[in-house]
Amino acid sequence: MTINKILVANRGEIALRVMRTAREMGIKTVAIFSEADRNALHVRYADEAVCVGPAPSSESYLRGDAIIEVCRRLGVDAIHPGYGFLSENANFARQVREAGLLFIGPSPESIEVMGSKLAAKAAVADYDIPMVPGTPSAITDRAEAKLISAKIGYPILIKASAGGGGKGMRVVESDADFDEQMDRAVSEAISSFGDGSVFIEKYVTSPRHVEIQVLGDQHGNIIHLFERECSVQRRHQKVVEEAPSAILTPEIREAMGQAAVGVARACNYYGAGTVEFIVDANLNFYFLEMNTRLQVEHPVTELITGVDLVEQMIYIAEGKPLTIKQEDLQIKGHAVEIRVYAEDPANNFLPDVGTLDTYVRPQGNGVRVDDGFEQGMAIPIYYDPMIAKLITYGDDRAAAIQKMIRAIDEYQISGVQTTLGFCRFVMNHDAFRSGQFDTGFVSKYFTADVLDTKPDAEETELAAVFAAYLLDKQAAKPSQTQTVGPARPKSQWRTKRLG
Ligand code: MV4
Repeated sequence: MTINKILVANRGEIALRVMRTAREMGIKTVAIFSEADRNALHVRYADEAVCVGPAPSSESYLRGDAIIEVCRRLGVDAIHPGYGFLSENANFARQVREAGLLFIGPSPESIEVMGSKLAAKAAVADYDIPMVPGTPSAITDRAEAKLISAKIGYPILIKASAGGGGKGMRVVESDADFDEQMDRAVSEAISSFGDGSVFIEKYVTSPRHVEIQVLGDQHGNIIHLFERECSVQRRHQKVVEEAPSAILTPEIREAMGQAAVGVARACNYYGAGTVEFIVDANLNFYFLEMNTRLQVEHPVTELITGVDLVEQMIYIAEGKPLTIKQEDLQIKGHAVEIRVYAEDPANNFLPDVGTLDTYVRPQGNGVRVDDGFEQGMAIPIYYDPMIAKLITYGDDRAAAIQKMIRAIDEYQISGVQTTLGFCRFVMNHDAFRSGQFDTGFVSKYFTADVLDTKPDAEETELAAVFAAYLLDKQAAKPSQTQTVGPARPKSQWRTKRLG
């Protein structure tokens, strides 16, 4: 079936990103929006746009029924769900299918299996996928669970089968702590997911998070598009992602790719998906879970492979066979992505929503900015406070990092606090630059006082001289632009030079 019109059931940068590819393919686009997003860029970009309800997501972006009704009314062929919201809702995918529409994503059955960690483990059991030692099913008998834990060896982890983002996850250091942590894990699992099923795994200390991008078509062809390294995260929120990983050897990369394809095959996967692994200090890797959506960090994969993942998703939904063969793919160059959040790194990353009084994007060779805002717009309190994804690409890792530092320095945002300075700190850190880091990077190295917001003396003087010059010429109003991190005499100077 040919898709002529796509509704994007999402907002912000990802809605725009999907619509751009649709437009390139000659496909008409429909945006949905909440009352808080009337003036959003994704609404302006789309060929048609429909308000689906009030600001809270539960009354707008999550209203599957209302969204399907819009499709009927406007003659939409297919829905792209983006990430978050309805993207991993098997019931929604099923309703879309029953309404005679295409869901640009995997089957409801694949979503369902991978939505449960225990079901996922069971599904891949016959596919020779490395997994962390642990219990293959939910714990029903505590005495037995303690015996198993002793056999595996403490520390162990109790995880919620329905879990995500670290919720319902508890480390148990010894037999004496078992009952207390078990009670906590179960009650957290029930309150967060309505499902108290938990299981045990050996706790892998200092792991790295490495995930493999896969694409499958509806004819059983599955390929992988190498890895993304996502170990720099804060409280399960990814901060920096890159491709390829600095630590994988070609052999391990090949083995992980094969394992990821096996996981996808195990659930008859089609569409774009991500298979998540943890990698221990000895480079052993273990399958953790599969995300059945397009991920936030997909651009780094696009940059190193040259593949437009959204375009592939659309072809796959149309029933076309994959035209990319595994042997056609190779890694070219290196890409780094940072997530720019409206959060205050100096204040425990508290969301700092407000108006983007200044908003000037970095530009130039090797710089990609995926965002959904313009200067003067307000960041709504109702949704994720991500302002933009800033992605840089270079011949090698060092070049991509240098380009990222340059791009961060050029990025001008005022009106809200952002994580830009924090990301600059990461880019400049020896552990990050050497590639020797794990998921403990942020808690190990970051404290608010490393965000040196005070300009050094020379820069202050330079700024003062330059400001005086501008005032003298009455060339500028005092700029409101605040610099992040080590402040530089940036705004006027650079605006003039680059302007
Ligand atoms: C683990 C682990 C260590 N050992 N499993 C956290 C979220 C979920 N996706 C899996 N997670 C982990 N599972 C075993 N057996 C450590 C983590 C973990 C983690 C994983 C990926 C990225 C960041 C993390 C931060 C803390 C813990």
